[in-house]
Amino acid sequence: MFEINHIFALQILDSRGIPTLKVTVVTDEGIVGSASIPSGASTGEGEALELRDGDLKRYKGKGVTQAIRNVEGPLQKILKDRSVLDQEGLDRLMIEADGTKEKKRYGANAILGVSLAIARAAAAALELPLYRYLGGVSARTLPCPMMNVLNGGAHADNPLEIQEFMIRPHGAPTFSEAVRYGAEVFHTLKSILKKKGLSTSVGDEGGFAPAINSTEEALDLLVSSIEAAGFRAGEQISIALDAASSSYFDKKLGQYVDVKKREKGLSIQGRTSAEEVSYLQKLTTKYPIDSIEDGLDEHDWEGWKLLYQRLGDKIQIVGDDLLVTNPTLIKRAFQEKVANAVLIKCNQIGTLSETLEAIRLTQSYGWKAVISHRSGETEDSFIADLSVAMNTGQIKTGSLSRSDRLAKYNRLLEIEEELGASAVFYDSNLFSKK
Ligand code: 2PG
Ligand code: MG
Repeated sequence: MFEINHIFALQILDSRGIPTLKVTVVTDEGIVGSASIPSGASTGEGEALELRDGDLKRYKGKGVTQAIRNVEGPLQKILKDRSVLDQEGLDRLMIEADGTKEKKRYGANAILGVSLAIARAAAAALELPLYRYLGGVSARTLPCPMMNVLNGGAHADNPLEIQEFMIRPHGAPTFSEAVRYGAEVFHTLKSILKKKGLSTSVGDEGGFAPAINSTEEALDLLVSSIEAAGFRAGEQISIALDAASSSYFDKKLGQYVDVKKREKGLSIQGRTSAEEVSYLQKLTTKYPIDSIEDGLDEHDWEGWKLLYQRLGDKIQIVGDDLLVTNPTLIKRAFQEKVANAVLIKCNQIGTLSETLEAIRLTQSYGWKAVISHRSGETEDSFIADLSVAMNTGQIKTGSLSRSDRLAKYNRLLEIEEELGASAVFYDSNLFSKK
């Protein structure tokens, strides 16, 4: 029952107007499952390969027609007549047929598209919501969102070097209240920016991208917006950063350098790894920051160690570019004590089964898994269900604007409603170490 009859894919556009795939799996009974694939801008070097056509005459080389041919050709052939209920088995077949570590034969975008569409078809076959199919009876934790209300780094054309300034409404009693807290701060921030004569246009993840110069100025703006919106900074709403610092680590110098300022011809002094750690530590004492992602470059494991020694018992230290949802790297990070949380992005590893393995491994260490979107997204809300299914308690899915971001929040609101009294909002003891 529920054997795959055919698989097809369509080239659609993501939130940046760049091609991506929407894959659809159809079973013999006519049951359908579809999934669309996101794409990152600040990618880690160890990520699985996103296959692009490279034909500069079409979409500046970014087309995905070869990935589509791979879905409809070899991948369909391997999976035809196999049951969509065997997620693990089908993912394994695709991994083996690809045969490369980075999934470069067929492309991780092609393979993941099929993998997620299989899960959707299976959930539909069993007439279950996706989170219930993936997570079983214990799936009921609504995540605390990290809402990226100020965009910088590779996601905005402003001078901010840190990529994401996020608010975490962890003091809210429910998920829907957390969304309200976040939206109210977002709108308050907008009025404050307007009053200061700063731009209120948004960056890739729906947060504002004003032309402000310093990290401290951005953090001051966040604290004043939280308070002006009537919330207690730190207690009800804290701040999380994704520094995405690989984008401003100068490999030749071996130092952290504000590249955006340097590009403008300003003379900028670099910071050593130890200085960067001290700087981040200083920020956490001055501001209610309880989570830092990619504070150090993805190859600077010594720097990560130092950051963890200084702050690991106080705040969440999240590995994204460093760990790229890869179980081998997550294991190494645990052994070397460099983090206590992992950012989880399905397209960094390329199948649902491997993503689930990365989450389980992370949780087996007592670490936190944070389910995450990419900066290039679609209306697909798979990750909302995934966060509830795995009870991760946290999701990072952008700001309170742009439908590509709100699709995930809106899906979580639906799930909360559906779960009714059995819904729990994430465990606020998460940061009780502080
Ligand atoms: C990140 C992500 C998502 P990108 O660095 O965590 O916010 O950005 O998808 O560009 O890698
Ligand atoms: Mg990141």
